[in-house]
Amino acid sequence: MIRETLRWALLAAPLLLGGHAVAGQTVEVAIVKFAFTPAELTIKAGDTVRWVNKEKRQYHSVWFEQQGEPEPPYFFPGESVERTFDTAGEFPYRCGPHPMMRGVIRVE
Ligand SMILES: [Cu+2]
Repeated sequence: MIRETLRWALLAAPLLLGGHAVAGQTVEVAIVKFAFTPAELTIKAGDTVRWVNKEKRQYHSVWFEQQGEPEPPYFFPGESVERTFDTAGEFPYRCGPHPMMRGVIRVE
């Protein structure tokens, strides 16, 4: 299971990393043409994944449905969401409104 310590932030503006130490690095996943790119990503525990909506008009979401989580809000072109993975494992996700859009984060 994904632990409660995971941070889950909706960001409408560039992220400001002020005030506290950030242990891991941040890795970007672009969302363009109804696809997560890269769809499969391997990171290290403590790293953060930032999904950036690079569509012209289309909203999407990043939903860890198989973790039993509720469907998150959509985010729009120019916006991003990010999440820090503190636990090793394999975390598949999908887009809420577009079930064919799928990805997986593998945490080492
Ligand atoms: Cu979508």
